[in-house]
Amino acid sequence: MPVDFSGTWNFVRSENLEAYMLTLGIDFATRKIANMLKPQKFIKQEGDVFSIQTTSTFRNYSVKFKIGEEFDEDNKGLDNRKCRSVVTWDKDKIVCTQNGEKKNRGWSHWIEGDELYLELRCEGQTSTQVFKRA
Ligand code: VL7
Repeated sequence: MPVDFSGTWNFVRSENLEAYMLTLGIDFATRKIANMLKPQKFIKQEGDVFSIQTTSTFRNYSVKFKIGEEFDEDNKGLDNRKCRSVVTWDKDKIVCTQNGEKKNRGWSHWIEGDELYLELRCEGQTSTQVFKRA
């Protein structure tokens, strides 16, 4: 059975988000707010087509993609940089490469038990977020 990321996921904890945001040049005030957030993720997976909505009391972010198909990503409300992104499978992980101004930028999602992991990467910094199935 292939992994199914579909569902509602509630924030549990994060690590190193401050350093990740600094590499993206996020300003002080926005970082202070972002560090306090407990976002929710709503994932819909239909075959290789995904939609991931991240919502919070401050800002929301949505992305839709098909595995293996490059797409334009605007990171609106995050750092607002444009990327040419692509998501691929690596065993049971989905791995996104965000090609753009920032080197080694991307993220991965995987599931352990009833927890959803998100690893965010940018220029040598890695931030991990953990969510629990609602
Ligand atoms: C990335 C925070 C910090 C700017 C606002 C914070 C609003 C809630 O990329 C993401 O998820 C992927 C994988 O699920 C799908 O695109 C969400 C959130 C990490 C980045 C940058 C702070 C400003 C956070 C939307």
